[in-house]
Formats: sequence, C-alpha cells, structure tokens
Amino acid sequence: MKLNIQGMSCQHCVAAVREALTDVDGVTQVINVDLSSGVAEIEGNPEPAAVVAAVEAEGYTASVA
Ligand SMILES: [Cu+2]
Repeated sequence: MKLNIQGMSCQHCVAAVREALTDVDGVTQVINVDLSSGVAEIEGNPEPAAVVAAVEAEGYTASVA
C-alpha cells in the first residue's frame, strides 16, 4: 500500500510516521517513508482508514495513493 503524506518537514517527521505506521494492525513492514516526495510504502493488509488515522494522529495529513 502506498500513501501520500503531507506535512513532513524533517527526518524526525519521517521517524514519527514510520513508527506510527509500524504500530498499525496488519502492517507487516514499513518499506519506505520518503521525505521529499511524501510517499510512504507499507506491506501487509491493514485497514486503510486505520493507516490514515495513525498518520493523522501524529499531526500529518494522509491519503491512500
Ligand atoms: Cu520534522
């Protein structure tokens, strides 16, 4: 699954998003969170709404790509 994330401005943001994604039920691996493009890629079969909610809980805006 790929996500478009808005609001990340530094590597701390990347780390926060990566950690939030890792904790979502059904996510088996966070493949990449790219700061410049704002694209995150995860493996597994999570509920898309749960993934978006986890990122937004950290203060960023997310949508499924
Ligand atoms: Cu940051």
